[in-house]
Amino acid sequence: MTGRSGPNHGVDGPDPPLSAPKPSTTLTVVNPARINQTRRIVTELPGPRSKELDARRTEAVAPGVSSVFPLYIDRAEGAILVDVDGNSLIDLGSGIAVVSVGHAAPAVVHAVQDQIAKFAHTCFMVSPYEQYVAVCEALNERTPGDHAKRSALFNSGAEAVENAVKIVRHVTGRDGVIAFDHAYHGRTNLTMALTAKNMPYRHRFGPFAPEVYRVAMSYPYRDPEGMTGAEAAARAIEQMERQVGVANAGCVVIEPIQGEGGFIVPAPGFLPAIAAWCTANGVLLIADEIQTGFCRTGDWFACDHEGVVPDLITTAKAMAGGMPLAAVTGRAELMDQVHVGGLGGTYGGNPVACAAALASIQTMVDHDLAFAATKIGATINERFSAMQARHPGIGDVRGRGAMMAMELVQPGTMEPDADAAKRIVAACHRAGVVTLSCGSYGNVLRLLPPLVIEPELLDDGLGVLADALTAEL
Ligand code: PLZ
Repeated sequence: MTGRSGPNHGVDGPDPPLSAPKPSTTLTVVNPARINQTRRIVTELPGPRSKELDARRTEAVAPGVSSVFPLYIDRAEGAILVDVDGNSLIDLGSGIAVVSVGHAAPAVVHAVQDQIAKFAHTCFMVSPYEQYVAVCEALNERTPGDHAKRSALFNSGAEAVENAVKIVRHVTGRDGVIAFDHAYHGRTNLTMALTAKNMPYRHRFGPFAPEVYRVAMSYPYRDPEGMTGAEAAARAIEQMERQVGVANAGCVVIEPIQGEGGFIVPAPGFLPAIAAWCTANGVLLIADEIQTGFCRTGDWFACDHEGVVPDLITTAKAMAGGMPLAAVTGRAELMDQVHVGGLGGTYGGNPVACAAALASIQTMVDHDLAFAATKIGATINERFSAMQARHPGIGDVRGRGAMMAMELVQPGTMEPDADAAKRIVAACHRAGVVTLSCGSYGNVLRLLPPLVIEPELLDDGLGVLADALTAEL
């Protein structure tokens, strides 16, 4: 074993080499070897070892679970992924907005190692522990609004959304759940029902949970020209009142900036108008900040940008720096109505995931990652705008903070060009840069870099993307 192995907790064995950490019963953290924050390609991509693994995968893994590009990862640090062939790739996707604090963030590694050596699981519903309470305190403090709040912890984003809806129905006694066009909320039965896109999320997976309604989102690029946020909200509100009726509407679920649907930033004023309608009608507002939360958009939460205070907020992804953890945070007077034992799950709020979350949140505070996201966003926006000036196939550049995208279209039209997005993502991967696509029409290229990415590395990644655009558009 190399210096990457953990401490030898008093186990008998040969004397360690002089450079190895001393065996100790205290918790010593041994970080992985430092990884240079530069792109370095040493084989064609995918390399031979990745190809071998991909062949094994075909025999072993259900094809319904896909990957963007078959580069198998061996280790990672900061914004660099090292694949099994020794190639260093720039990660501009953060595992879909998860490792905002960077891969192997020292505080997170330390906290996880420390916690797993103490205890990995008790089940909070059986024997509770402080870490769960501390994560709930942090969520209650940092999520929008200074009212009294309570939180409950779960494993995945979809599970958090399901539970938010459970809470709403329990409290309001109203069944109707209103979601938006282009929404993405997960892959479980209820969250599939809330998700807008058929392929690949819903196709032949029904029947779906009932009492889910869908209304129009504010989509400035595709809405009638000049439509304001207030007008887009009036359009959605008319649909809600006509299709559902206030008396039947328990909640509105919305991503303040839509993620999988295409990084759609609603027109200014849209969210506040929807929130005001909810308040006026006793309809609860659930903000799904699973993708936008925890500094990604340049604020702690995307709702903060327009001063919107939801009744409930769902979070996951970046909260725990790579460990699976999700939460529902809501107004205390709502959360307190659910009967004892009504919420939970075996692993929800697992202590290792909670320790990672506390370290990850502290890292965001210590390094002001909200500000870092704003700076990254400004850099990407400038580069994307320059690319747009050169390529008529880039119909729109949008996003906020380090959540930036370009929508690709047939030049001179608004016809979505999903094939171009696919080609560009593949070309970037072949050159060692991980990018992602998204969008209801599959034609949006999106970037979600770790918020700790070094400027030179971001610059290199954007250069690769610019070359891919020139080659593929
Ligand atoms: N709500 C806003 O972005 C997850 C899913 C990708 P889970 N987004 C990435 C895919 O193809 O499955 C997401 C989200 C928003 C909910 C979820 C669901 O979170 O942790 O994947 O369940």
